Amino acid sequence: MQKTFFGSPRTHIIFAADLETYDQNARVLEQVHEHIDVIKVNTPLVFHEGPSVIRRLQETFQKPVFADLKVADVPHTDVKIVRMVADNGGAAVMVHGFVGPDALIDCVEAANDEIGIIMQLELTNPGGKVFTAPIANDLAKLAADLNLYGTQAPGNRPDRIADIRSIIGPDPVIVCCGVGAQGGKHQSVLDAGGTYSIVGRAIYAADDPVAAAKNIRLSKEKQPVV
Ligand code: 3DU
Repeated sequence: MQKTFFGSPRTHIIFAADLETYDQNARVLEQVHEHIDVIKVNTPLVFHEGPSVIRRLQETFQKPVFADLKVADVPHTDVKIVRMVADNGGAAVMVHGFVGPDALIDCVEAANDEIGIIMQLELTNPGGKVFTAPIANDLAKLAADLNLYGTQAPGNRPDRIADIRSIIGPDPVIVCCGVGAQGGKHQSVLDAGGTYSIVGRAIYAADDPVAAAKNIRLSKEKQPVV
């Protein structure tokens, strides 16, 4: 049985902290932290602030931090990134499935049950359909065989979320990017079997981030959120 590195879902929203600096992201998180379950950091933020930004966000906002570093190298390099995330207080790290079974097995071993490995499957941009979509189901099968904590799925393609859920079974988390600015809808993600919607610009670029976060949740809860 896997540990629940993200805890039990409450709002089912992962906030993509994609603004350039810690301070910019913190200003948004101060407003919306009650409406999200997990904070996701990307490579530009980690470059800008250093890996300690992971622990800083976790400690300040008391939320698990998911390092979406899209690890995609040979095993001995991949495992260094996995350890960097674990040693800096992360809860999970995104690793591309196309690195193959040996690299993924080494990542799981390096994670040492301290952080979850989430497999990137299919990119949400139109070009993601060219190379990543055709291999995504095979990668999902590999994720299930390796008992990974979860997979990514394109939140703007609910039919693909449903396909991936049917392949990996009920237990792994599915994190679905592409909700909001890229056209995906939170309710469609949940109906299709996704565990979390990843939302960046639809919250942090909104005039009123709190109202935006509440609106995204409304579609899940079907009642006003106060
Ligand atoms: O479109 P948004 O602003 O909500 O941001 C989406 C986030 O999800 C962003 O951090 C991006 O790097 C990530 N993501 C995708 O958009 C698509 C993927 O296939 C994987 C991750």
